[in-house]
Amino acid sequence: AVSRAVTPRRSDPLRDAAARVLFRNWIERSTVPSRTLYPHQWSWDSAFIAIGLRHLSPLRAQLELETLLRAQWADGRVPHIVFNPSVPPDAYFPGPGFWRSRTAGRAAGAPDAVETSGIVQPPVHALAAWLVHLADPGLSRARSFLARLHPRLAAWHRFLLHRRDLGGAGLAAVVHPWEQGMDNSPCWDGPLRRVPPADPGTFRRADLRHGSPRERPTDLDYGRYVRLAADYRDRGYGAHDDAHRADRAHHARHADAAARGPGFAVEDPAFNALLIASEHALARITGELGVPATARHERAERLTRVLVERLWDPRDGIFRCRDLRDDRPDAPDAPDGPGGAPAAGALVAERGVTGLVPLLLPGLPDGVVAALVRTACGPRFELGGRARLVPSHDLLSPAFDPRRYWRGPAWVNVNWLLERGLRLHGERARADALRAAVLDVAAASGFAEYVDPYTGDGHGARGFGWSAALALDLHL
Ligand code: 9WN
Repeated sequence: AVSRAVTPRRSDPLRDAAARVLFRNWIERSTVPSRTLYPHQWSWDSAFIAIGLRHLSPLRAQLELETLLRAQWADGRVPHIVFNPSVPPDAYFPGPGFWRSRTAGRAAGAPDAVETSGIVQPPVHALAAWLVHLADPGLSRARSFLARLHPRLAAWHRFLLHRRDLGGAGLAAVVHPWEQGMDNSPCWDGPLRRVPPADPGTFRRADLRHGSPRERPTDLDYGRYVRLAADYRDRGYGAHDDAHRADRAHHARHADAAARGPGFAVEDPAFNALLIASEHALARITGELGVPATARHERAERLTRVLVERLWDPRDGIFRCRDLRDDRPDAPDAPDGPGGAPAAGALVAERGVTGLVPLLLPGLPDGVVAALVRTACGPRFELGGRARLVPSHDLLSPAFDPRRYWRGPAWVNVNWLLERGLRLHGERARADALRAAVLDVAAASGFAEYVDPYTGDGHGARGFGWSAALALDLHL
């Protein structure tokens, strides 16, 4: 069957409500995260949305990923936004006029057919492609879905593992908080402090037309986001300066500021864990296509070891972000880099939920799994305790705010990833409880973009794509 939607079934209110959101947000060949706040196609949203959509229409789920990957740049990057040309230019900021992908992104191989942003988002796509394939392998094979996607996914991972290996150890770095996807996480406060904000008179925020200022990033955050994105754009989206960065990064601690490239460069646990999970998925995709997959699984295992070496904090039982631009001589926690040379940068002190997401990975040392579960259930994240869903930030941090976006509210995608990790590592009772809580909160909040982690009260947009899609995936 092409679509389960045509199969008559008993009344199922959650499924029907989620389906209404996903069908309402579907526009031609892809899904918008929100009709009001985010009227274009977003990269990691589409991956999560496809994971839910596969239960309603495997065909649409395939199209979702195909549409996104058609906007891939020649250097392999998958842009974080693909713009819908029929949406007014000022409906979202920064829009196509800011990114100017066709001109500023020419050297990096931006496509001609569509306008896109020039930064990336977490690589959930190979994982999504594999799960979409599993929903209807017959349709997938008939449409050569995986065979067509495979080279694009492989080029995407190559871009991240080579061009974005800014720290020289093998992990991918993000050069903008929007790339990591948890935009205003307190984890970025330190790294962003070095970025001079753009003049507020030079841009106009569109998000505040639909979202409350109390629940969104601040104007100062936006000034810094704009500055970083404009600098990256004006350097041709790193077409020249990303290359060979791995060699340069080895000397980054001693290089002068001009030689060091972007003003923000962070190795993030969730971003890299998703890349590794997607490497495992790509290995399965390769296997399905009849090509031996061992080398890819081995690479994923090697990257898992590097993730632990570079970002694991055994004292606190959480993965931390590495700020590659922190070159204070007294910076704490700077372990040795490859070959015993000092590793660039330093670990960020704030503890974000990003540091729990690697629980999703197979092949973690047992001690790391046990410590992650302890931290998730402890006072900082309260899984199974006072919080209904796992918050986006450390409940004990002075920066925690239960309503402001990624500074505390709980998000369905993050909780979906944690549920998967708990289940993978045999924590069945905790996974079941988290699943039930996500379903309750997502449905009761009208599939809100984010919720107060204690009360479950909805904030941000309603009818939000991945909240509906991933609740549906947990439900069915
Ligand atoms: C910037 C679309 C995106 C999500 C991000 C979320 C938010 C954009 C914004 O919305 O970011 O990319 O304008 O705030 O932080 O994770 O992909 O839903």
